[in-house]
Amino acid sequence: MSDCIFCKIAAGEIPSNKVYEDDKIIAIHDLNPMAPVHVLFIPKEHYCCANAINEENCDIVGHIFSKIPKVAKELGLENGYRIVNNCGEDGGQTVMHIHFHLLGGKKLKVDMA
Ligand code: DGP
Repeated sequence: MSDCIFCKIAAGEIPSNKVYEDDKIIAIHDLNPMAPVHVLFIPKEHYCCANAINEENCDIVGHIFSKIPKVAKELGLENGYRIVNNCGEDGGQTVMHIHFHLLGGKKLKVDMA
């Protein structure tokens, strides 16, 4: 999508602080970190949100989850971490290109609301 910030980052049109990249995804440090480690896992293909994931395209989610433990280890998150996906307005999603937050580096508070 031409006006999507994460599409532009994934295409290398906008610079980012990259921690991982392959042909399908990119992982970058979040611009406004909420924890000592806050990385975003972003598919290069544009999907608006979790509602766009279905039986045909769900491999991309598995691909992202297969890379998270490796990146987490590289970033020193031996003691655990949190993976978050915000979907839609009520879910707190602000960038409408699906992404998964990897948060860690401290004992995170449990706040599901
Ligand atoms: P969400 O609220 O789940 O849609 O999270 C969007 C996150 O994206 C938020 O934590 C801030 C981050 N973000 C927004 N724009 C940029 C950007 O241009 N670069 C980077 N690295 N992160 C961004």
